[in-house]
Amino acid sequence: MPASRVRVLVPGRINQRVVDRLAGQFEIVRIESADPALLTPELRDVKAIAVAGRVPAALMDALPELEIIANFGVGYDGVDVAHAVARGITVSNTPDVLTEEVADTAIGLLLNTLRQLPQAEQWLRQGRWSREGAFPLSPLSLRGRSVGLYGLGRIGLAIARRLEAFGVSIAYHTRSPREGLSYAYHPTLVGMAGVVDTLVVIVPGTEATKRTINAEVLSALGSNGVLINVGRGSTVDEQALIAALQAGVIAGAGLDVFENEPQVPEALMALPNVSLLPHVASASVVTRNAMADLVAGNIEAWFETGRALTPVPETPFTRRAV
Ligand code: A2R
Repeated sequence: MPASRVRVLVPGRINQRVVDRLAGQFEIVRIESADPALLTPELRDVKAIAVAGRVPAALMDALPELEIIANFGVGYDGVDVAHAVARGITVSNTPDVLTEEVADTAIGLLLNTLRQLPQAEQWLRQGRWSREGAFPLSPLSLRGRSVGLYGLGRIGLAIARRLEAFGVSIAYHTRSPREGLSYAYHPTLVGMAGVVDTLVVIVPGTEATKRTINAEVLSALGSNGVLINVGRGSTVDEQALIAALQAGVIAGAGLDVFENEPQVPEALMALPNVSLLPHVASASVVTRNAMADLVAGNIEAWFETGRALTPVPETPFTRRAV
């Protein structure tokens, strides 16, 4: 079958650049969501999926010829990878191209949380500066802080490098220490939380990380503690976080990701000591374009060379001869 007739399924919304680029070479089929009930019988020959969201096992099983799922984003917790492995389907993601952007946003969110810069801007815009005088001093500051990174992969390391320039102390927790770094390694999350006052979460959303930022960890972080999450919402027990913020168990939080996006609990929005962003860490035109190109590039490479450009570690497959 010539490559021009290979069908690529796009369930739900995705950056338009992915579709525009693939449309020259492939037949693009769009459905509203990743619901297999939306597939018509002739779509059984779909060989690739490009997605910025979920791909459940049921959708894979409705597509017997499916070879590759190209995920828009470095985190691929929306794709049932265990099922893809069992079916021999390759999953690709978009590492590296968003690393520096997400690290930049993490620092911005950290400073916004500590120094209340969004609230200060609102003070100006609402005319309160001229009516009422100076914005109140921020109770928190980055000065003298001790930061613990939960995750020190591509993005975590880029955040750590930036933090070095801020003159704060840096520690990290991962399952295994990284060689050649001077940052203090902590074999347990709660152990690290007990000795730092600022916790930056940049681990993937997996079963192993699920709700690991819990009441015990927040209590260990302590009353001067600040939590920043730019990884996945599933890593934080949101109800425990809300309770800790309300009770002063920790001092504040900056969140770009949430357990049930795009829903954000009212109780979180009502808190004055949080800074909230709508999952925008990688959301600049330049970085999203690079991510879109990598999604399209993975599908193109798969059918041209038999290998994805950036397969996830669980699926190091090559294309079977057809
Ligand atoms: O545990 P290690 O040694 O594999 O270190 C990885 C760490 N990590 C964990 N740390 C503690 N407990 C876990 N259960 C656990 N699982 C993973 O997270 C490594 O330091 C880091 C992941 O780094 P990368 O794979 O290089 O991912 P990258 O590009 O930094 O992105 C991280 C996440 C994405 O998965 C999205 O959810 C989000 O940032 O955008």
